[in-house]
Amino acid sequence: MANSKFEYVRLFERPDSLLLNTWIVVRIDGRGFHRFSARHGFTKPNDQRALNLMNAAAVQVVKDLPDITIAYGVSDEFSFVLHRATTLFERRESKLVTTITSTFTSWYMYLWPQYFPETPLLPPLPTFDGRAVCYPTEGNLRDYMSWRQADCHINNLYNTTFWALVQQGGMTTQEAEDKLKGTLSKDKNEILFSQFKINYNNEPEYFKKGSVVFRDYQDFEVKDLLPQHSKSSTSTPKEKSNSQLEKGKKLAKKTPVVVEHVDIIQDEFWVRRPWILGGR
Ligand code: DGT
Ligand code: MG
Ligand code: MG
Ligand code: MG
Ligand code: MG
Repeated sequence: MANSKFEYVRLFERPDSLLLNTWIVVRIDGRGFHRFSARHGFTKPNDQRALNLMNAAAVQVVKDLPDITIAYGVSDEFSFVLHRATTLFERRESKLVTTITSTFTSWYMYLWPQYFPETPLLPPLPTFDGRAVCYPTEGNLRDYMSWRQADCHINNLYNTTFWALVQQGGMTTQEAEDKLKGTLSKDKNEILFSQFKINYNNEPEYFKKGSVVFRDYQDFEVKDLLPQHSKSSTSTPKEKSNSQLEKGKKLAKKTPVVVEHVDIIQDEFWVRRPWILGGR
């Protein structure tokens, strides 16, 4: 029933619920962080404080939204994966994207002084954009995650070599850029090793692999959550009873959210943690 003659304006709103039974990835990315990182004196190529801060904000987002099953972060970006069975916010795209993006941004601001005690936050203040993409199969989702991690590796190898040439090799940034133009991975590895005695393989996993954020269930707890899972990607996930869903939520709330710097391209990570893509 209409409350007022103005209410018809709601008809102009566009429904935006995301396709059912698909993995929803919300990726956020810092706006203008090239400038932001310079203004706040981030170390190059990787600032440990800045990455720790990104991870801490992401952990809070994952804790806040149990439907996020895994998140992956590198540089000024984070990808949050919502389980394909999620019904959070009726899967409305704008509500999901804006909630995740603003929750992350608020925590980033709030936690800043803990990670940068000597660096006051200066305007333009950190802001993040966000987008959602639906992936219909587990394979597509795994490829998405692999894409981001491969990107992390490629950029880190480039940045590590670039800044070695500048900081230790005395080159200008232009000279370093020219030197690296058209080089392959093996060339960069060779430059690092022969000129700077740096074995790229021994660089920190943190920088080479990026950050994987997930709930670290113990096996005995997770057994309960798995048997309903249908392997077939053509059927929708089976309905669970309310009490089962409540139990799952409680378990999620008390399970620690961890940050690891590990390979997510190979199968091992996923096989050892069946609750990330299974369950519900
Ligand atoms: P955008 O995203 O289009 O608004 O523009 P940007 O400037 O954020 O560009 P983007 O997201 O492609 O690249 C991220 C920038 O953030 C890049 O210029 C390097 C900077 N950045 C991220 N992490 C670090 C760090 O640990 N240390 C330093 N020095 N810079 C970083
Ligand atoms: Mg960009
Ligand atoms: Mg950015
Ligand atoms: Mg970025
Ligand atoms: Mg409201």
